[in-house]
Amino acid sequence: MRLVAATVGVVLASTGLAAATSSSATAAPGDTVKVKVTQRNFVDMPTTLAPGVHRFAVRSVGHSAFQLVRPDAGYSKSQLLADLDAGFENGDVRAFKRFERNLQLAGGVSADSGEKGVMWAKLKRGTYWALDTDPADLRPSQILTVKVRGESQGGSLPAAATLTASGDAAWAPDPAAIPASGKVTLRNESNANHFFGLARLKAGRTLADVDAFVAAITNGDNPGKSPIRFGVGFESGVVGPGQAMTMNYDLPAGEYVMVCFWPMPEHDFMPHMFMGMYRQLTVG
Ligand SMILES: [Cu+2]
Repeated sequence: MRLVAATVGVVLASTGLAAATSSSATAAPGDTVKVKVTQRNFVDMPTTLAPGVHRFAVRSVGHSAFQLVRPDAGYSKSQLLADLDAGFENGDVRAFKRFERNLQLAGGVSADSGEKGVMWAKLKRGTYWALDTDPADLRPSQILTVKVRGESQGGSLPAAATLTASGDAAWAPDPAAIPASGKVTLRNESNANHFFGLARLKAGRTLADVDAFVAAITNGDNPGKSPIRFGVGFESGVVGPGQAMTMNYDLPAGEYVMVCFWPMPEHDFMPHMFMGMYRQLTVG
């Protein structure tokens, strides 16, 4: 199943959902947690972790979108998949809200063949699920259960520039710039789920062009060519309210637009970007 934000046709955000095999190993404290996403979108990683901050190195046969989630007790994998199907595929608002109510989205990072994704996240005691959200179809057996238990190893997210979501669906205005590469922390202080995405402004285009583009789309007018090149940038996994993660990145220097395509079910699943969740960010 593909978590396609039922958008306005022009830009699609996808968060497929899939994944799992197990090496029922336990990671030693402080070690990097090695994650492998197979060709068939199964996640292979230790199924027991200590509470605290972990560094995850994600390798993947093809493109993958590794995502950690923390389900409420009683919410099942099959219920999740049914809710996602109904929400994303059929626009069922109640199903979508049930999914958001029963699942904390704890961050994620994408990887490609030959290009690993690296993220840090703080895990609390309890049960998590790990999955690849990229594929269009997913079965409960592809969602890997990870138990977080035992003594906390503590730790904190690495020092990094911090991008923040606030309000209902807005970006904090600072920082105005981040380095071209390194680590970035994605902090969600808002009350909704968000992707943290960067997409490069095309040469000669400005944020005013993006304003006009977004206005045309929300008004149902022909927006013309996108002033943003969506293929240059990054998109994190989904970071839920009160959650934070850090990830490695490496981008060409330039002007970017920070965007989020998480849908608003009460507004016809309109992605947050089209509700105003975008701003300029200088890289490098
Ligand atoms: Cu958002």
